Amino acid sequence: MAKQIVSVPDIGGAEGVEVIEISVAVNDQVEQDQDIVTLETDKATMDIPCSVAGVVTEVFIATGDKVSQGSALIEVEVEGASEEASVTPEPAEEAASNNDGGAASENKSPAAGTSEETVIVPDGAEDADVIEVCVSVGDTVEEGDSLIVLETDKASMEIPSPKAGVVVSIAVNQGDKTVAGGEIAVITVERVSASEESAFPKAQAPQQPTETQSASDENSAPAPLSTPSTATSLTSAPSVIDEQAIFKASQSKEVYAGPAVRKFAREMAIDLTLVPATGERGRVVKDDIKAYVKNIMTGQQPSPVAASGGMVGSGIPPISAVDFSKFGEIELLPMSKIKKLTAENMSRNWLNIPHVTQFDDADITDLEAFRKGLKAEAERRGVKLTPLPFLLKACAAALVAEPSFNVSLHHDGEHIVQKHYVNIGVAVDSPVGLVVPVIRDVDKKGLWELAAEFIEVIDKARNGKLTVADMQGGCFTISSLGAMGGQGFTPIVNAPEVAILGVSKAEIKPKWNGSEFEPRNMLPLSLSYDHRAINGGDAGRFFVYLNSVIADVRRLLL
Ligand code: CAO
Repeated sequence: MAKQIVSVPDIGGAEGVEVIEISVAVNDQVEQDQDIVTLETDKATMDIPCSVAGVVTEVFIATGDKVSQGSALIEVEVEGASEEASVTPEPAEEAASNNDGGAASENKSPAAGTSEETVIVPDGAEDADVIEVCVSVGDTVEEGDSLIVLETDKASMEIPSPKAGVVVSIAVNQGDKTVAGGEIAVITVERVSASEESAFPKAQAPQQPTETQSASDENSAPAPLSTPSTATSLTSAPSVIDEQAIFKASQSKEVYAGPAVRKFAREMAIDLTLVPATGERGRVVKDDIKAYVKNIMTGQQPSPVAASGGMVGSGIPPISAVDFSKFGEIELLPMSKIKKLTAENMSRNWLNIPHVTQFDDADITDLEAFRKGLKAEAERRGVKLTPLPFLLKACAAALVAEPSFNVSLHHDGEHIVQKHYVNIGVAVDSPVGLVVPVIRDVDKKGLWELAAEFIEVIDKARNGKLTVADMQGGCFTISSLGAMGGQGFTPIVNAPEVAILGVSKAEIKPKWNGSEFEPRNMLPLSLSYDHRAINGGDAGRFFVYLNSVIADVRRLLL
């Protein structure tokens, strides 16, 4: 038995490369060629394999460290080896060593003032898979914009445009293998003299707006040149049986993941865009895929097929990109991660779930009198008692009385999951976007406990302190815009839940009591439900029961 140091192999001369993932820990058994570390430059990620088999005795690096060729990564106790040694694995199979862009050769000038540049496969990038073509013919590109993304077993990398110009032809397709010196694309480049070059504003590069061209601003975050994958995620229901779609999604540049993780996702037939990421800076790691699969297998998460009701794709054409700058001054603001996730979830839920929304007013005259009577006690207890804790309690009672609402559709498409716990989510408008923390076992908790917990989760939500676990396991959601106003709205069901209650602003209205109009405090409610799981009769009973409890909270004692 001897200890051997495994260090960074030849990585094409790159220096100070960041460690973004470490896949082994002390005492792990490693096999030869097993990936141990993932490195990332600004253009490529690469997995470093272990050159020996044995047990890891030390890990010398941490995520975020910068390493170069020869840096020690781990120490391995190798069975059968006779002396301590430092071993460097075979050169990492980086898709290309030329990170500065595809090689280019200048062609004849097709027109006065312009020349054609042929972008070719750079040295070392041959025999790689083209996993994404980022541009279309006619697109205007800036120097450094990605033209294509390549991937080998060990690395993925973008081939950037060496110059600003307009794409006139593309010689590769997604799925092709690159050949040494092969053509990637031809770009028409404005020919400028050296003296003109520094003053030549990039925005004056030849413009040939196309349908997919995004509005962009020189000073803003760059907008994607083409948006096919975004359009796909917003308009089609993803499906694990659509292998082509999975291939595309798994390769999508918009998912932050290394080549080994992408390969693993392909092998598992998992759409990487659906996998919640826990890695640094939103990176998807292998454990995320395992957790995602486990959740599907244990029914905690519906499979995309089941969630889509077995349908693949909505067939709805994407909304064309618009150059808003044509109509006035604009600014591109980056979307927060939560906003992006909300957009994705809303589209998925809206497109997959056949919604029905039912409206009614609940009489909260007595509830409000009771609540106001408790105000002094609430202050003594240090809680704020709004109508929401009462609504939580009333919804919990209705979910128990009408269990047809406390279900999820099983991913096998053959079963309904009946829940025997009552967890309720509350939509909170936070500075980073809409979040839905879940309050557990609402049916078992008293009003004061719920009010205190409610304040706690709102505080966590507004201060960005919610964990993923805080937002999981809900059976039903309440979305209240009551403090803001409005007479009603149609909330979107928060899958895998099957129903959601929208609460609008209470108002004194005249109600006929049989002999005269009486002023009553009426709370507008809207109940949206998934018509695959709940039928109108169930919904009618649930709503009537809910309103009766809200109108007379003494019923909660029955
Ligand atoms: N009608 C009239 N007044 C109401 C009311 C209603 N339905 N609901 C609350 N109010 C009153 C409260 O009683 C409180 O007044 P008092 O201080 O006099 O008691 C005041 O409005 C402010 O309430 P609040 O905002 O502090 O608390 P809340 O419990 O009503 O709401 C929360 C908390 C987190 C639900 C809310 O702040 C929020 O973020 N809502 C946004 C939800 C959302 O964006 N949903 C998405 C919509 S689309 O699905």
